[in-house]
Amino acid sequence: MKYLTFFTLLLLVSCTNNVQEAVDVVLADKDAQNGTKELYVRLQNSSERGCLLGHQDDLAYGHSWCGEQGRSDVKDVVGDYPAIFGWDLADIEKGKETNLDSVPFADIRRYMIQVDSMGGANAVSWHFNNILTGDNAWDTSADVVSAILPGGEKHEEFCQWLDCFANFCGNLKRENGENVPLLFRPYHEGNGSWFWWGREHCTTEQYKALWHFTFDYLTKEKGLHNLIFCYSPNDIFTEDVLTERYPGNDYVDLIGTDVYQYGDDPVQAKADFTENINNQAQIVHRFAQENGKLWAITESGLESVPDSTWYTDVFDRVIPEQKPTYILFWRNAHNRPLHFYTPYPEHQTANNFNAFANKNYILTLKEFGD
Ligand code: BMA
Repeated sequence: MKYLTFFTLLLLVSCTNNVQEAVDVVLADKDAQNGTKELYVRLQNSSERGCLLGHQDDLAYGHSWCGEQGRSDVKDVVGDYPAIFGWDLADIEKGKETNLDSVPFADIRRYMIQVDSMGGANAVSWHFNNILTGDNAWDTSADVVSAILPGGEKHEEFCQWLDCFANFCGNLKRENGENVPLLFRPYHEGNGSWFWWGREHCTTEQYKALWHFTFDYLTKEKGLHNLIFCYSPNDIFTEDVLTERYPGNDYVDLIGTDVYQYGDDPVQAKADFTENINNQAQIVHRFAQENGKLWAITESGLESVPDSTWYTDVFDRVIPEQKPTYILFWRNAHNRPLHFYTPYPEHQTANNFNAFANKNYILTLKEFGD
């Protein structure tokens, strides 16, 4: 009983601290709701204990299964869910019922609310379609950014696209009516040139203007105050790559890097990748720290993970040393047998992924904390 009282007190004090910290925290959106600030504080606090494990589309499908209630490839291998759940909203702007990877938006909505009530966090990317051609984000054939910025011929239509997003995010509600907070990372990998918002398809000024417009429109015009804004370029080989298109401290809460291992020679590729991710992590970590932001590995992985010690070999040094808030592994497609980034139970790298997830530097859902 004595202990019970002591622990209850401890719990109360820690909850009160979080609430107080949340009141004090200043996000890019100065009108961020308390729930948004509380999530940010939870992320800040958990970063001191370890790195949250994340997985794209984790609850929706996995390697060779789709839409099975409660199932997750991560949970099947590790025994617990990830703490960060990635989702993509591409095609919401077209009024479609399913996203670009065929996940119904009604399901994404349900999963997001479920994640929030389980104590996890949702991270949202958006492979915006090409508004000029009607094709997808990888169609770089037209000058899209000029067309959608204020004054451009597609500006009004683009605002309607943002309205669709705002409508979805604004209606994500907890049981008590509060909005579910989201980590939002628009225009990701904008230093590469594979998306229409990429380096060769718009100037640095246009990229920043697009970011600023989107931020202002969603927060001020649409009154969305449940977004934590995440800037995540790809492969930050130098600090210049990171800063060139950085939208500025007033528009960003978290800075990330998307990094994948590629290459044909597995031994060399792993050595190169390990060195590469260590360098990138140092650069992003330092920049984020200097600017008072959180930092994360916003996407990562090795497709099919055909290397039975890959996770611990690659991450054993970088994560404890550079302390990212989270690492998000990309999706495990249910209909493409070789397109997956976390193993399933019978896979040769399952034991290693389990060992990785059980390292004290990795936090799964149960370890995220209040
Ligand atoms: C890519 C692949 C695609 C997918 C896209 C958006 O990396 O996984 O199959 O459509 O991401 O999720």
